[in-house]
Amino acid sequence: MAIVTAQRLVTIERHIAEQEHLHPHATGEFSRLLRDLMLAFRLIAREVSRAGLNDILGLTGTTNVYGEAVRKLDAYAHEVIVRAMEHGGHLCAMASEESDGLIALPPTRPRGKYILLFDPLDGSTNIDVNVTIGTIFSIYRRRDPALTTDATLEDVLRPGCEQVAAGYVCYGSSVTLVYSTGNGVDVFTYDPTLGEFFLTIEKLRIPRRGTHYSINEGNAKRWAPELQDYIDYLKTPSHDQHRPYSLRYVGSAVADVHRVLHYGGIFMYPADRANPSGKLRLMFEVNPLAFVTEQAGGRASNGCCRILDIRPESLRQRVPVFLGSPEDVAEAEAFLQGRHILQRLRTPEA
Ligand code: P6P
Repeated sequence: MAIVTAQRLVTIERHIAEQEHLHPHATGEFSRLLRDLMLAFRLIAREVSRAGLNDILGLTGTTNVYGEAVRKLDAYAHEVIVRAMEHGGHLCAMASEESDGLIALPPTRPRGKYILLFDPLDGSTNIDVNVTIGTIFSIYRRRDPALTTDATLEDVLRPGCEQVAAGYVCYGSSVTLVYSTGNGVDVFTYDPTLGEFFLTIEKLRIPRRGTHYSINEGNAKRWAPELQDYIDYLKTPSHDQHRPYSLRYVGSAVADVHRVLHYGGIFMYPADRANPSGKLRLMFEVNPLAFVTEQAGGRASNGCCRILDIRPESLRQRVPVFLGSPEDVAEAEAFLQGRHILQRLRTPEA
C-alpha cells in the first residue's frame, strides 16, 4: 500500500484534474460534479464534528421510505447533497436512500449526463454515541449522453459494473474520503483547518486474505446452516495459526468495510429467516462499496454471484453481501454453496 508522504500535497481538486487527463474525451463536467460533491462532504463533516454542540443529534420525528426513524443529521446530510448537486447542471437524475424515487431537479437548470445515487449518512443509529458513520455515493453515466432530458428510472436501474465512479466518506477519528473512477482506489484525509482533502494512500490494495470477520452475530440463530458452517470454521483454531479469526463489527457498513479494505478479511450482511434479502440496499450501499472493493483487488458477492453483475429490479432492493479479501470471499462462497471440502467430507454419499 503506497502511503503518500505529505510532501506531495496532492489535494482532491488536483487529483481530480490529474484524473481528468487520463480520459482524453473528458469534458470537465465529471470533474465539476466531483467538486460539487466534495463541497457537500465538507459541510457534512463540519456538522458531524460538532453534532453534540449544535442540537443536531436525535430524531426528526419522521421516518424514511423503509420506515426507519430519520435522525436530524440524516436529514441535514440529505439536504446538503441535494442542494450542492441540483444546480450544477451535471445530473440527469439523483436519488437518495432517505427519499422515495428520483429527486426532482430544478426545471430551470440544464440536464447533464450523470446519475448520482447516495446514502447521505450510513450508520446513523451510531450518530448519538460518537461512532464512525459515513456517506456513500455511486455515479453512472446515462446511456445516451446526447440526451438533455430527465433520466428515467430505467436509466438509473443499472448493474453496478456500469458505475463510472463510487466511494464513501468516513466521519470518524479523522474524515477520510475513499473513491475510485475505475483506475484503482485512492484515499484522502480531510484537514478541517484548511478545508482540504489531501491524498494519503494511492492505489489502495486489499490483502489477499485477512484475519478478521465482520457480521452481526446477534442474528446467528436465524442464519442458514451453510453460513453457520462458515462462521464456525472461522472460529476453529487451525494448525497454521491462521484461525480463529477475530470478530470486528461496528454496525456501520462504511466503518466495517473501511477496516476490511485496509486490513483484509470479510464483511457480511447475509440473508436470514427475518431478512430473506439481507438488509443493505443494492443501489445506495452495496454497489458502490462493491465497486471500491473490486477496484482495490477484492471480491464482492451475494453468496453465489458477483454483486456488480446483479440487474437491479427496484431502487430499494436489498441484497445479501459478502465482500473483502478475494480468498476469504471465495471461501465463504464455497461454504454457502455447500461445496467446501469440510462439508463434502461430512455429507454421507447419496
Ligand atoms: P444491524 C446501518 O444502519 C446499516 O444500514 C449499515 O451501515 C450497517 O452495516 C447495518 O445497517 C447494521 O445493521 O442489523 O447489524 O444493526
